[in-house]
Amino acid sequence: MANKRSFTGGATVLIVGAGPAGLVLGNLLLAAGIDCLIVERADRAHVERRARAGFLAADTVRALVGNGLGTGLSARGRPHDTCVFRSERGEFALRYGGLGRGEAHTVYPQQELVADLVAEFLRRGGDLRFGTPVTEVGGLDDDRPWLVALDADGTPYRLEGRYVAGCDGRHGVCRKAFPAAAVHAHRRRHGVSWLALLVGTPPALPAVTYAVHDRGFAGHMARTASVTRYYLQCEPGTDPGTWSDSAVWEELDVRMRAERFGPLRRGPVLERAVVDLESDVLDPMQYGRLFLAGDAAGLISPSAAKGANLAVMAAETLARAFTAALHQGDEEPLARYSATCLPRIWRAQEFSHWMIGLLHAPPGGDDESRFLRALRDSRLESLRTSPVQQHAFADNYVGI
Ligand code: RFL
Repeated sequence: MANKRSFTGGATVLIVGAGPAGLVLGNLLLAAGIDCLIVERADRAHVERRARAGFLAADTVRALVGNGLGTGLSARGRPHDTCVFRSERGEFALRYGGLGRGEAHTVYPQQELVADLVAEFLRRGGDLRFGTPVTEVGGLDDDRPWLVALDADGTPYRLEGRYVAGCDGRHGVCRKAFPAAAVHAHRRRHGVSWLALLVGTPPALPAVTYAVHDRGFAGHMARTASVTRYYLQCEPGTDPGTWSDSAVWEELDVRMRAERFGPLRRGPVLERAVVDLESDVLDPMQYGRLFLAGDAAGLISPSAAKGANLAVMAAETLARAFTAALHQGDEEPLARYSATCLPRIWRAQEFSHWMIGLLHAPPGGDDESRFLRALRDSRLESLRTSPVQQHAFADNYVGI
């Protein structure tokens, strides 16, 4: 039992995890004069090098810039307002930035955003403990919830606070601390996996490009002037190590139809990982004095690049709610936290799910596979030809 462990400190808000959600929350709390502490399992170098997302929606950028957290992304982020779809019927570009709400993405690698947020949190005098895994969370029904964390020697120590913010991602301990009867997890495995690749070459194409192919989906996404992300749909359970660099480039050439539309820029594959497309949404996102944000509260498939954006938006909502509770004694925004976030999360889930159906269909020769491929092709054709469909796409793709 954790009570036996020594009490060595705490803060008003204990934040578990230094990803986009925890770091945005921590920075906003410090700006509001609220005492908080972030405990992070990994070391600083790991957190600042973990390449994941790259596409920030307009609302995310507004939230970051509006709270003084956008210096790096304003200086180095690049606007992106067009995506391209390729299929056997040809290629079309969709300039979503000129449709719907008329907004663009900002391309800014997640690891650079995380490094900026770490630096800013420390500059503001924040207490951020790297290499400190949390092993237990408790006291959620009491006034003084607590965490047990391990110090550098692996010795457990206890931290107490008034609130705990679980920003520790999908495999963290916070979501597991909810009593099973207090939460419902809506889950879906999409039965689709992607080989996620980072390659050490400049983007070969001027825009995000989605290639629909009967051998499986392939995608091209800019990251920086010298690094590009590619995706290749692969069999679930694939060992990424079985894809050699040459196999990767040959398959990308086929699916991106390089012969027809022009060559890709070949180079070393810097990182390869297999991502199973999965979604889950926890409802509610709070229990007692524990509030979840980001992937801890729900995982979203990367098909529409929404995860980091949802994490930032939830963190901003939670920071406002903590501020109202602690400065004005108004607990109502905290009580409504899940109800405020969940409609946005479900909108993003629905759109991501729709994108999965736009980009994938089973390869088999059976009736059902052929039916699903025809649906996929019709969806793509509708997006190519229908202005109403294009506006709806733009609203969902860049909005959140
Ligand atoms: P994170 O970033 O996973 O951070 C959680 C942090 O918690 C720490 N942690 C613990 N710390 C202490 N004690 C414990 N017991 C702990 N357990 C875990 C972890 O070390 C970590 O530092 O969650 P957060 O902050 O919620 O942010 C979520 C985003 O990182 C995620 O949704 C996105 O990366 C998803 N995603 C994308 N999102 C976008 O918006 N746009 C994109 O273009 C995009 N591309 C992607 C993606 C995710 C990908 N993968 C790897 C699934 C591309 C890929 C390949």
